[in-house]
Amino acid sequence: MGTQVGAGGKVCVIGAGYIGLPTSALLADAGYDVIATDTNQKIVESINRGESHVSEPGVPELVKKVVASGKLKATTNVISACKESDVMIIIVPTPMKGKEPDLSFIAKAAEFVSQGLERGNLVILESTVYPGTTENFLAPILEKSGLKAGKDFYLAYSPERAMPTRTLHEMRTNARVIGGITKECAEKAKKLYSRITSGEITIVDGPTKAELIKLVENVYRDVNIALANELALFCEKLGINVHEIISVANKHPRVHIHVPGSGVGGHCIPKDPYFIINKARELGFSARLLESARTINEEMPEHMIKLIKEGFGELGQSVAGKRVSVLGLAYKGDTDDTRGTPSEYLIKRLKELGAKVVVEDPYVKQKEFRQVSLQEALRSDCLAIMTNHSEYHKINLSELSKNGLKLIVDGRNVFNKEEVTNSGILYKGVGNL
Ligand code: SAJ
Repeated sequence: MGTQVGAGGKVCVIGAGYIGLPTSALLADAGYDVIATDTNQKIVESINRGESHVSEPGVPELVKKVVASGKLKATTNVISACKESDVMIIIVPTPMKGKEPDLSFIAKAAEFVSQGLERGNLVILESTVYPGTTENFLAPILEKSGLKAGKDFYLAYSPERAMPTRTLHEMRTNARVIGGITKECAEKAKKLYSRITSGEITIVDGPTKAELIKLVENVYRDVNIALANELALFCEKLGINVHEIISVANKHPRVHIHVPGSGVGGHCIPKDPYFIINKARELGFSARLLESARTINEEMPEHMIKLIKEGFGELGQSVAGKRVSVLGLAYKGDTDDTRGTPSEYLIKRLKELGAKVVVEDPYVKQKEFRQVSLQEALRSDCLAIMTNHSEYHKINLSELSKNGLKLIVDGRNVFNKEEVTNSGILYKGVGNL
């Protein structure tokens, strides 16, 4: 069996989203003929016009370039795209259904691939999944084609590891891990990825290990953030600024505590622990630390509500009827990405409490919220800072007190407590009361 994974080969990427589109563009730029497929007709049309719906640095320019050169095109017809290709890469989401990640997009993509699959093709899964998914879930669907994984076609798992806001750069430089159904499958996939990343590529023994490695990376981050959040809650009781404690502790060469804050959002960190928690349960084991970390992190937006209530309480007022400006809709700083954003919960709860809520975000425009300019947002009773956007660090405090602002509840350590207090505004920061 042999497939063309050197430049000049044909690649079909199933799922032209935040990761799928930049991957398609990079492969096209590396010399492959790439067909990006998506179920969303609008996305397909925009790609074919040379436009990118992913506004990550460098991506729109690269998409424009490779579409113009004819190396990247898009379609909604996955089966015909697979038939034309030597390599199929599945990069579809695995969103949460309650506390259960949903693999139905992978199942659907795999059904299509199996109908376009030919002897000698290489299939790679990049989506984040339960350990064992490639071997026990994906392979059987692909084998409906009558071809056998590892014998008639190559099959490997290699997770994407790029950080939103730095997607393209990280895809070009990050280390990758690959697990193949056979060693040969992994080697084929390595050849492909070595054309787009300068990072180290590690082959592990089988896809299950690669699947677990991806989960472990994000679980490490979730648990570490939960540690920071728990320390923040404890420091609030002690009356000590947690940020000072963590920053000095982190001067120790082997200590790397993350940053506490108003919540953990995004499409990965809040979800990925459940792949381990649920799988562990299935195996009769309780992943207690991961479960606790999730509880702590999931409760942080409600902790913001508690601080807002306490702040107004200290001022002899209540939240009802007050104008509260939520600064930041994106799940993290300097991005327009709102997937899993903790701000949504905060806004809902503030409305329940009777606050007049306005929302500001320099990167996000969403009709369902009453969005105002930063200038207007600053004219309110309370600022609730949810996202660490650079713009917020430039806010002029003297203007704020002139505007009649009474309270700042800072979920991202944007303001200096002393300066806020000196300007006559009550300050409550997560981990810094
Ligand atoms: N956050 C904190 N404190 C921190 C770091 C983050 O409260 O110290 C919050 C952020 O504000 C945000 C959330 O956590 O709401 C998640 O942000 P993030 O920057 O930690 O994670 P993502 O989802 O943007 O990207 C992660 C990355 N994983 C790791 O760094 C281990 C990225 O490399 C992965 O590719 C991505 O998940 C993914 O797709 O899995």
